[in-house]
Amino acid sequence: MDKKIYVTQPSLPPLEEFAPYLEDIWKTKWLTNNGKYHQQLEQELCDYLGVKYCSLFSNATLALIVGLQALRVTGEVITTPFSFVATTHALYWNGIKPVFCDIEARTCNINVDKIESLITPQTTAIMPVHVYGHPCNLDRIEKIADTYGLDVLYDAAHAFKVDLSGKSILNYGNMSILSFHATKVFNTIEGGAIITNDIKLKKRIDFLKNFGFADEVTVVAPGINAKMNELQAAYGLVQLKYIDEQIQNRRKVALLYRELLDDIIGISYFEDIKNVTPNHSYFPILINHKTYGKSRDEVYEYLKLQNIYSRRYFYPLISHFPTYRSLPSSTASNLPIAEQIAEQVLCLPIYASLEKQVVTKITQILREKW
Ligand code: T4K
Repeated sequence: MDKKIYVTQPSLPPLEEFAPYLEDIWKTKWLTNNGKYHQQLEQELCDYLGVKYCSLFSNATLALIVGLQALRVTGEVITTPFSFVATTHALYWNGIKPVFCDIEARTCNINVDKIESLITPQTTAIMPVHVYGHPCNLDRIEKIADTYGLDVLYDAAHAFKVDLSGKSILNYGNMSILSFHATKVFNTIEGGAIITNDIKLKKRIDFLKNFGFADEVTVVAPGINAKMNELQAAYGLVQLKYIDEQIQNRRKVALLYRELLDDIIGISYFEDIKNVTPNHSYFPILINHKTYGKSRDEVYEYLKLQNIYSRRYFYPLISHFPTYRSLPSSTASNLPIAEQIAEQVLCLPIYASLEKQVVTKITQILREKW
């Protein structure tokens, strides 16, 4: 390719639509701390996503950290090693011991059949991730959590506007955490949110993200500063107008990839899941070294030489990083499917403005094996 093609490219709102918001912010000099655009975006996101309460954050990592604080999670939390490292770091920052559970091959999400065997008297919560926007097994997780009295925090960083049977998957568990980072389907440059159905919890989250202030003179807990500012909230309001169109464009890219990759032996991709309205946040493929004849890393390196910057999300597994590799649950024998998928997965470029000829070129390279 003549120009560099990255795994993603952020969509930006039309500058002329953003400018009036900037002029207003300049005029009012209200820059942050629960301003009017912040309040408006929280409401508009609730309406758009079909959820009850939304608390905006400066990023999803802080939202995960605050979410765990808000629920007073301690001890051990069962989670997945197949995620972005922020998922587990949020536990570490709260002094919580991560317990890694293997994943299932169909979705790359936590394997619900293996959760119960990892529960100990110290377990207080489950933190699954809707990887690539694929919904976790929501009903089974709810049942396990109810039986053992555990909290559930979904890392829904990839799951903006993913519905199951017409209902947002963000309605499950005690809370779901979204990321609005530049690389996500919906971006506010940096940003994130906690979604919950519980008004008491929403209140505590809002105190905690603002140093713990309940009012001018009352600090209810040792909070932090994790607020989204007015410029980002206003930017998000404009973004929201275009999001349906962008997800539709992503869908076209995904369908084209599937059509063009269909009969390549040794390469598989993920089909739509029954009753799920996807957001096409990523386009992961699995490369089977034996049947394809080349390894995932060989493909990754060759694409790079062609100016195509695919990514190996999520390799290495979090359980391989120095901070976590000595944990009892980090062994390869505990995580066989996660180990296998981390060696095979490659996320191909996908974003709303990705041109058809680029998708054709990428699949042609994969077909011809250079
Ligand atoms: N939980 C999960 C499951 C997550 O995936 C993430 C974040 C989080 C929690 C934490 O959310 P935040 O705290 O970030 O809100 C990226 C993102 O930085 C990260 O947000 C994301 N997951 C992760 C999967 O991907 P990198 O290190 O791969 O980003 P980077 O800078 O290499 O960007 C990828 C490509 O995107 C670049 O090659 C080019 C393109 N790009 C990137 C940026 C930043 C642009 O075209 N423009 C840009 O502004 O982590």
